[in-house]
Amino acid sequence: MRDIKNIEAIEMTAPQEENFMRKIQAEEKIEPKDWMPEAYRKNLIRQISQHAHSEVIGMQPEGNWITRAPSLRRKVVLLSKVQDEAGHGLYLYSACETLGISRSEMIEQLQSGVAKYSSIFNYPTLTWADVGAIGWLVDGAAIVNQVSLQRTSYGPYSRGMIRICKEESFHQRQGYEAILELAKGSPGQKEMAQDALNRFYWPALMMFGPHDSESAHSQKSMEWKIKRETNDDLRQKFVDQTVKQIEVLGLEHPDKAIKWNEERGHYDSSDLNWDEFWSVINGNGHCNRQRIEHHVAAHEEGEWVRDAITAYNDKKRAKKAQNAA
Ligand code: BYC
Repeated sequence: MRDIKNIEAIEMTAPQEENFMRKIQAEEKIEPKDWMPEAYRKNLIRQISQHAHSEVIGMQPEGNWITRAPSLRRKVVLLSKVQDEAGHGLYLYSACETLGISRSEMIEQLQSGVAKYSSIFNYPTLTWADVGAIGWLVDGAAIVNQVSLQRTSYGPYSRGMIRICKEESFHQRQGYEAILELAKGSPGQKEMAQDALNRFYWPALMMFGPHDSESAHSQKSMEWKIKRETNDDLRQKFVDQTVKQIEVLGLEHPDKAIKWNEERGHYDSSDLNWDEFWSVINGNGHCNRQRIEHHVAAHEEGEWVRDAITAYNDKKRAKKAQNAA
């Protein structure tokens, strides 16, 4: 026997799905109250929440250097940058909440390892030059990715990206400036800059995700215009723009195989160590445990703030109800 209820549901969904795809194709944004396929919503929650987690976990490797910045100016700049990252996390958590997931659920997913965060933040910051390399290379890679995401199909995510990109360009420039000073400094400082470049270059390329052929989500995300460019295309953009920057610094390129390909109009480069990539994103990087343990401790320490807000809101509600009575 045919299930009448299900048939009705399918008939109801078809025009909604058609309208959804029409909007996507017409470059209209999908807004929180619009109908959307469940898989689109889930995929967005996955990507946006992981993006938010990356911003927040990303505060740790740099925050570690605030007390040791080499001058007052560097300290102020770094402090401000790290605070910006917290802000980026907040915009993104808010954008994600519009899809029907709570902040506490997202935090639980991060802390239990269900949700990932960017692999790059599982590498340690060993020297001051690493802080410069993060601004230059990590924020630089993030901008390449996020400029593309400004055109993502989900309205709140897209608007968040526009704002975040403005701040990221300051982050990238302060990092490049810090590295430039070291690269043009004493032989010891130059060596430190080269060492930071050698260690952070490859993990920065891994931020763009696996090869397109290995990317589980790309096909659907491109179809729905959640992602506007593929992992490999964005990675190539970053490889191309970084060559000149390394030349200006007077440092050696970490990739000995880097070579301009006239026919492609791009640089050819070595493949990445994908075993390392999968190992890091599956929890076995140098700092994975430390990052999550620190997040759990900070979250627990902040409990009194959340309790105070709840108590304040309860009081306000009770007062309002009393006045209305
Ligand atoms: N690290 O099918 P794929 C910042 C996962 S923070 C970890 O290609 P997708 C900053 C992927 O999640 C900026 N995991 O996935 C902050 C998936 O696993 P699940 C961070 C990775 O989503 C503080 C699986 O591998 N930016 O700039 O289509 C201080 C298969 O991959 C990674 C963003 O988050 C990775 N690198 O494409 C300084 C950008 N790569 O979910 C700086 C937003 C892949 O099935 N996100 N995975 O368990 C994106 O654009 C996309 O999610 C990605 C991956 C390009 C990263």
